[in-house]
Amino acid sequence: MAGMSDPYAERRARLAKEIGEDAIAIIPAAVEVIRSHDTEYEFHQDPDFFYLTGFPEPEALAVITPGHSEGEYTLFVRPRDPEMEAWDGYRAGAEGALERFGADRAFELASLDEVLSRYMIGREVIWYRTGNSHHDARVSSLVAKARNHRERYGGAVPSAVRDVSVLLGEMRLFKTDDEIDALREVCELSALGHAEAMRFAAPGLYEYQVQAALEYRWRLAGARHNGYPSIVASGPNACILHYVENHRLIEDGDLILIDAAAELDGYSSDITRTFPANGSFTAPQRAVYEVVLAAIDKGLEMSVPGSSPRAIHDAATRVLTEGMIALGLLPKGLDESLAMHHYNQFYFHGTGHWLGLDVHDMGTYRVDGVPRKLEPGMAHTVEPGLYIAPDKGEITLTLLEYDQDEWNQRRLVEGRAAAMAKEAEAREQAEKITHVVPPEFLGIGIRIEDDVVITDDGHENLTTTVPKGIDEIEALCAETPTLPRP
Ligand SMILES: [Mn+2]
Repeated sequence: MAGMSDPYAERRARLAKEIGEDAIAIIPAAVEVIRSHDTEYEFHQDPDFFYLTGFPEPEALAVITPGHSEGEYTLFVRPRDPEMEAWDGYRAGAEGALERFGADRAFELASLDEVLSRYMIGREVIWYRTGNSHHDARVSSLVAKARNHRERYGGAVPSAVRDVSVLLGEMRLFKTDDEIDALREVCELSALGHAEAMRFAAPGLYEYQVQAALEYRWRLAGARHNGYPSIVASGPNACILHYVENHRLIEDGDLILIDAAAELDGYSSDITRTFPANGSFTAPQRAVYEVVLAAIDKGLEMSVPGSSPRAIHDAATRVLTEGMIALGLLPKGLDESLAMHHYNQFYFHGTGHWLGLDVHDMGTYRVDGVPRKLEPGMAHTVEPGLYIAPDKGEITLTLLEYDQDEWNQRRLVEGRAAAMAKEAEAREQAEKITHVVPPEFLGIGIRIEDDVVITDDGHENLTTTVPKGIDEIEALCAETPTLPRP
């Protein structure tokens, strides 16, 4: 794996160049987390660490020391231990880290403090993401030791800690061809699962049984892990954004919203589809669905270089709001409904996010205070929705125009509690109206989500294999499932 054709080595070299020879970068792996008593949650490697190392084991730590005479890349790993390995699985050990993971030097974790404190000498900046409960104390105590060293012997020692994930987030935002291949593949597998769920789902099944069919399909196709916990939300549960209980009995006439995807080689897909449990949309479901479909079409159309996630969100929100007014969900005209944020009643999340090693991938959405422009190689999702919760039969709307960006800014400047008290007061003083929502729409929750990568002249949609048009969905629901129903 060593050598410059190794993508991990290329990334480490870029990071080393970026931080320079007066700096050291420390990037810890994830640790195992206890689920209960002596069992652990499924292990998931830290994406920043994985991006630089490809090393799959917990507890390890990567150190980058640009220009160091003994090499730039040191890996600290768990020791080989035949007894532990018989229980918990294989460990590469220091030797494996050198031979198979391209480390210039490798040590067992026991020597971490001693070696790391030597590495800090002569370095002025530590690139490290604070907020890591396993390593924050270690890093600050090593900095203190290094200061002592300077007082006695002189020379540079670290006097600043900077967030390495800012640099890595910027690197991770631009996918290489290999990364785009990985995303393409994991989206394909995830789409297989969604298609199977449309065939398999039926009234009388529990949501978790549909979840089993969905995940069975992509595991069978080669994906060992989910990108995130599957959301299989039938009926009114679709109005709960992160519903993961998946324990409701699916009823005739329900819509089923599935937000779920596989992970492959560390890369996550992120797909949402909403379809009728019995295979046919009702007229009100169809009407709401068409609004969300128009919004995602708009967002996809705008997924081109030079556009921005913010512009996509604003445009999709506009299409959704037009639809809400046309359906009678909102009483005012388009401009007022937007300026007064009345659409928040039924649409209250962003329209997308970066996608990669994290399902909500690292990378900033603003640069120098302005919305970030899309560029070739960026991957993101487009996921508008409408959620008409059962308790929205009569809604109260405030006739108050405000700029959400300004309000958010004030929350930062004045403090969240103080600013929110002002917001509440402004709402309190504003005129209010009540509006009766047409009852046939109550309990309908719909989200549609595709994954795209920006190309030189537009985008590639990675999730077209699972349909989102009404006729195509109904046709797929009518197909015989490949799995037997219970
Ligand atoms: Mn998403």
